[in-house]
Amino acid sequence: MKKKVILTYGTFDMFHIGHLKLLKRLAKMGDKLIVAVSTDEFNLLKNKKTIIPYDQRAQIVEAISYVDKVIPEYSWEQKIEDIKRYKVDIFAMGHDWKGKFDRLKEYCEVVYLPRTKGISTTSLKKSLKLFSSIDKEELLKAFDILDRLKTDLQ
Ligand code: C2G
Repeated sequence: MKKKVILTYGTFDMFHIGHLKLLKRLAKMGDKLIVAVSTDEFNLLKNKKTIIPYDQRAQIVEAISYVDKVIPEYSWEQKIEDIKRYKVDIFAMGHDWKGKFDRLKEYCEVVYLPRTKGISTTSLKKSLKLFSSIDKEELLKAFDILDRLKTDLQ
């Protein structure tokens, strides 16, 4: 009996729970999950600046129990070739891509799944930026005041 093969694409920078939940849901849809991880060069084409380099992002995705195989994503055009090569049954993406890959319906089922709310690599980068921009001196002064207040209240 042919294994049901699922294929998805993504950058998976600063791997987070939104990525994990998607891969977990995709794994449940079939027998073999293939994930194409965007190379650093391809991310430049996507105008996407990544923090973690490709080889580390690929290793992290490969280490996930839901994932059976990782391949590089180096172009927009490789999807049809990948679907044929790996005999893909379902091509799936988060619904931020809804409608963008409907042309692939000619080759396999195309599914868009809801994104996980409240988490994104962009928001993680923003909170990191905010954290590192806090003036350390100011922070220490604030802690000092808090300590004094606590002592006064005792
Ligand atoms: N995702 C999600 N929930 C989030 C964040 C991301 O479900 N909170 C999903 C996205 O919808 C996508 C996958 O996780 O399906 C990977 O997200 P990105 O790494 O941002 O991938 P992207 O840059 O959208 O690359 O050819 C397609 C592109 O390579 C997709």
